[in-house]
Amino acid sequence: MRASYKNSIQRRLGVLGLGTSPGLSFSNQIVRTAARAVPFSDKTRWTGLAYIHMHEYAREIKQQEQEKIDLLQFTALTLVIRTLRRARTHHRHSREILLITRVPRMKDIYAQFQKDGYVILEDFFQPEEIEELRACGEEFTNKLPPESERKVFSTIQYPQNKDKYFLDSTNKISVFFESEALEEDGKLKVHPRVSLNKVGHALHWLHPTFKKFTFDERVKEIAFQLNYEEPMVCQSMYIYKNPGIGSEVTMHQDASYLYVEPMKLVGFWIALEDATLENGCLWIAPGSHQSGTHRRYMRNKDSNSQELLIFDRPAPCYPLSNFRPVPVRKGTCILIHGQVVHFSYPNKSETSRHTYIFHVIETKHVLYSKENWLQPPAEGFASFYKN
Ligand SMILES: O=C(O)CCC(=O)C(=O)O
Repeated sequence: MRASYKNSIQRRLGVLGLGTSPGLSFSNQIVRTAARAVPFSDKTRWTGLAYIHMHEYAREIKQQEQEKIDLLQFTALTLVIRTLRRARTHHRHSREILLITRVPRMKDIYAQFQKDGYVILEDFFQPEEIEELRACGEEFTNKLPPESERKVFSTIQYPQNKDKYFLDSTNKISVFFESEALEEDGKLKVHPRVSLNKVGHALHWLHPTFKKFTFDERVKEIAFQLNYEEPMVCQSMYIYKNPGIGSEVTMHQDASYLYVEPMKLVGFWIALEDATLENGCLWIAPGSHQSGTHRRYMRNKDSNSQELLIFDRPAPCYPLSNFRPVPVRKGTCILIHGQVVHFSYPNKSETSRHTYIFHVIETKHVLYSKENWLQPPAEGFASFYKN
């Protein structure tokens, strides 16, 4: 086993408050130590499950070429430790166990994330799971607000800067229209199904289906692999990018909106439909996360101003040649570093490009800015590992 894998396992054990004892094989040490640490009466079941993971992988390991063995062994240990971590904190039932066993094989997500500022995880959710999420997105378009209450979201004109509805959407499920979808009086120019720009910003907490997928074990595993110790979910959005009308999302860093110090923010961008060059896939500037936060979007301290939200600096000018398109199939999750610069073109095609996106911040030794436009609800943001 390579030293880096071993270090990673040891770090995980540290987070669990476990140590290893000498004289046993490394995997056995882990399972035994972990077994001792599971504090409740159901411990046999959980540690049994951990052993099953080990044996399943051991069988597979025997049939593999040498270079694949490290990775398999690492994956097996990951599963074992995650199972036990879950057992310690939650003591949930069989559905959870099933989900645990379906975690996709991990590449070295952390290294790739640090190097490029993004990671593509294909087939992250199953087709039927994607359909479930998409159906919920469609459902919102069946219950649009009355004409006089319809609001537009745009990263070009920023009408939301003057809009209390937007400011109040932080802890609600609020709908925002495409600017091209509405007449001045709020009447629709297009079919309701293609009229929305997005829905946000607390789907992860207030909507049972989005909550289920946001706090899914597979998602938590990613946060764990990215070294998040006390992560919290701070916002979520359903983005429609509808055919012919879906507007551009201009070049930006998510850190401008959700600033934390030191910076530890990740977006989970989940494709609910194929995202292509034609329908407005993401474009990302690899490595651009290594140059700090370029500007911030915050609450305006000037109470006499009509602008409730302002940028502290003008938009930087990013050369297009720095970006590369990231077309992905539905079911893919793209992890987006808070400081990596990205954008998407308007969707001029005939197919929609629905996405579910949510953002996770670290809270251990990290401060969420009180100046950010989005502030936590009275009870605080939702803890990621504990829900
Ligand atoms: O989905 C898109 O087109 C861009 C979304 C995005 O960049 C964001 O919400 O931060």
